[in-house]
Amino acid sequence: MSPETEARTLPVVQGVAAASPVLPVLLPAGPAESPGAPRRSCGAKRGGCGSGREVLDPRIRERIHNHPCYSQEAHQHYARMHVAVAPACNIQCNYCNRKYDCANESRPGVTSRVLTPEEALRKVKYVASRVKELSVLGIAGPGDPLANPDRTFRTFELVARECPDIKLCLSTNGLRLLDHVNRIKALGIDHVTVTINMTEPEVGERIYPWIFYNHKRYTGREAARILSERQLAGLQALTENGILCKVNSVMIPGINDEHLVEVSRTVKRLGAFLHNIMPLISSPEHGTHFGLTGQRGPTPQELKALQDRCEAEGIAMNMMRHCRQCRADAVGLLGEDRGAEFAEDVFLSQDVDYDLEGRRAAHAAIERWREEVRTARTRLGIETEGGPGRDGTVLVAVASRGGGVVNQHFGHAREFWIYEAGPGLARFVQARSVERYCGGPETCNDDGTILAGTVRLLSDCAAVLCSRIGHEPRRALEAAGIECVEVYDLIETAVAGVGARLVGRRARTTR
Ligand code: CLF
Ligand code: SF4
Repeated sequence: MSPETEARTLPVVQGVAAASPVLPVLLPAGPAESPGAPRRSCGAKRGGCGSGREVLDPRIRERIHNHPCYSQEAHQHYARMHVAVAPACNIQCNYCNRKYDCANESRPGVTSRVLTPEEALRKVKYVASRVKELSVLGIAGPGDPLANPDRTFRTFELVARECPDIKLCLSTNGLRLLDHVNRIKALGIDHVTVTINMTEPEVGERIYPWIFYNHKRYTGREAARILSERQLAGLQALTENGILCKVNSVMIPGINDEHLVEVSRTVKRLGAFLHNIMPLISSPEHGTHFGLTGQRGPTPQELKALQDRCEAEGIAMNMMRHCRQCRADAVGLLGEDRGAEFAEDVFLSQDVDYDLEGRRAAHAAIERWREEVRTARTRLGIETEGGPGRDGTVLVAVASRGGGVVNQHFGHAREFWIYEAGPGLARFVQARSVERYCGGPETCNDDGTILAGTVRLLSDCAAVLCSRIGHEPRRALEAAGIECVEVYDLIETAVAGVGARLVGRRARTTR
C-alpha cells in the first residue's frame, strides 16, 4: 500500500510530538569505529553519521544524539536556545555591519538585546522549565563570544552549575580560540563552532577588511593570514582535546565558493566533525559591504551542489544541511523562533526552580518516539543516506511541524524540507524558507506573489508532501509540474513511497 493511501495511527508523545518539529536522520547502520581508532578524525567512518553519511563511534553518537545542530535527526525533536551576552567583535566581515547579530551564525536583519550573565541564567532556567525539549544552550553573539570572554564564560559557568542536563555550545570567529582552549575544556563546553570562510589570504582579503589582534589593527592580506592561522590552530587544538567541532562557512559566489571545497578538506584533516556551508544573505537594506556592492548569495541549487561536492568521494566530509541561520537570542526548534514568548520582564521577574526530573521524563518520551520511528524505517528498509546525487532519484518537498511526521498544511508552512527520494531512499538535503502562504482570511495571499515565489523555490521538486493543500496552490504547483500529495505519515515512509512511484513512472516513460 502506498504511503499516500495507507492510513496509520501514529504514536503521540504527550506534550512533545505535537509541538515538536520534525526530523529525519540516519541511524548508524554499520560497524562502529573501534575504541582504539586514532584521534584527529571526526569520529566517524564512511557509511553514515548523525548529520550525514558516516557510521559513528557510539560515544560520539551519544554526545550528539540530542544536539539539534550536530544531529539532523535530533533537530526534529530537540530545541536550542541562544543567549545574547557577547556584544563586542574583534574582526570585520564584509557581510556584517555590526547593527545586527553576528552573521556567522545569524541571518542579518535581526538584533538581540544584550543580557548580563546573571540575566542570561534566569532566562535559561525560565525557558528550560517551559520548553522541555530544550537540550542545548549556545552563545553565538551578537558579536563574537571570545571577544567577550568574561561574559561568555561566566554565563556558561552559571548554567553548568544550575542546569546540569543542558549541553553548552559556543560559536566563534576563531581569532582568540587558542587563548581559551583550556577554559573551554574545563567548563565542559563540548561543542564548538568555528567560522572558517577561507584558508588562503588571497581569498580572505576579499571577505575581511580588518582584524584587531594583540592591540593592533591589521588589514588586507596580512589580516586574513593571521585570522586563518589562528582559526586552524584553534580548531586543531580543540579537536586534539576531544571537543566536537563544527565549521561554519558562508558561501559567497565568485569569492570563496570554489575554494570552500579545499576548506572542507582542510578542516576535516584537522578533526572537524561537521561542515555547515551557509548561503550568504545579502541585500542593500542590510547596509553591509556585500549588500551595498551587489554581492549576491547562492541559489539553493548552487548551495546543494557545493555541499554534495564536499560530501562526495575524495573529501567525504559530514555536511550539515539543516541550518536555519538563527539569531543570537533564538529559542525553540530550529526553524521556529519562540523568542517573543520569553519577554525580559517575565523571565527577570520570576524565580524558577529547575525541574530536572520533569525534563528528564520529557526527553525519555522523545527517545521512545524516536525509537519507534527508527523501527518503522528499518522494517521498511528505508535508507536515509546514500551519497549525494544517487542515480534514479527525485527531489520532493515536505511540510512538517516536526516529530518526524508529514503533518502540516501547505498554506501554513514557513519552510519546506527537501529530500532526495527514490525506491527505499529518503535523504534530507535542504531546508528552504518561504513566506507563509496562508496567514488567515485577512492576509491570505491576496495578490498571488507569495504563492508564485513558493512555486519558483520548489521548481526543481517533483512533488510536495503535506497534510492538506487548497485548490489554488494545488493548481499552481501542478501547472509547474509539481505533484501535490496529501498524506499524514512518517516523513521517511512517505518520501520513499512517493519517490519510488515517481522514479518508476519516469523510468516507464523514458523506455
Ligand atoms: Fe547555537 Fe550554533 Fe550551537 Fe547550534 S545554532 S551555537 S551549533 S546551538 Fe545551528 Fe543555528 Fe545553524 Fe548555528 S541552526 S545558525 S548551526
Ligand atoms: Fe559581524 Fe560576527 Fe563577523 Fe564579528 S565575526 S564582524 S559580529 S559577522
